[in-house]
Amino acid sequence: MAENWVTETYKNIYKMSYKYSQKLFSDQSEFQKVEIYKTEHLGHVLLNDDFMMCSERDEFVYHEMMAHVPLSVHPNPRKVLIIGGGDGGTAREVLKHQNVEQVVMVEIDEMVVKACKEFLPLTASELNSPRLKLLIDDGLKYVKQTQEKFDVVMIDSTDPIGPAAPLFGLEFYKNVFKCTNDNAIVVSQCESPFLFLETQQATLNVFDQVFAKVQIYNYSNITYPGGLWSFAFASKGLDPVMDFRNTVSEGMKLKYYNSQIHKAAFCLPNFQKQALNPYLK
Ligand code: AG3
Repeated sequence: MAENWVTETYKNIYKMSYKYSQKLFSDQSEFQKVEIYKTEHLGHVLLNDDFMMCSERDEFVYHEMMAHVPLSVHPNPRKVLIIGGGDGGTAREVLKHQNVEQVVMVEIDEMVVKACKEFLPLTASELNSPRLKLLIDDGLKYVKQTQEKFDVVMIDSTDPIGPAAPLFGLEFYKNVFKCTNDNAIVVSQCESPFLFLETQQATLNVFDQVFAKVQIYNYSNITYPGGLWSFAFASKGLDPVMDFRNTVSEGMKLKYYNSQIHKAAFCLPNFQKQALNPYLK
């Protein structure tokens, strides 16, 4: 019997393939190709434009690290903005914090939301929460125009190619800064130090121009190419390690994040530290 493999090709250098038994969803939206496969090892997986976005098996790593790190540093996060995040995983983790009163999520591609509600129901489980306001809109436009102010902003984006490229730029982050409260924290998906060190430098360079405090923290999962991946962290002054407060509880049933991981994630390998040192403060 023929085998079926779904493949992410990385910079034409190498490929990562996952064996699948069924293609559950495939369509072209206004913005990208959206696909969901049933794989043998990773459960259902979402790919946008042939890039792996998340798998049922390991999405907890990315989503817990994006949400719980900033929410364990900000002293009173009441309003959270998520840019992107259409699969719902980040919103699900944020909403585990009962002091968060409202989450505004601005996802450009409704097809991702609909496909994930149907085929990644555990990831999309909180997309109908009364504390979540989901806007199908362009995040760039939203941060430029909104009068709302947020305590924590999370940029849950794809790679910096195609529609997500401006989400790594200076103009965008100036507008993000404008829609934040005192004490605000911003975190963003920041690629892999092994494969995208220049992107990390460029992103932190932008953060350095806008925010008082700039750091980066690491995690690893099965599905993204390059092994080690990062989130950029910026704030108006709060330090991710010195100002850490333990805000997660057993009831949240976390599978990756804990207080030791929180602190360890900010310890960088030497090659990454050296390359990013000019921007870390
Ligand atoms: N965010 C995408 C992370 C980047 C993955 N890149 C890749 N596979 N080349 C995932 C969205 C999860 N909410």
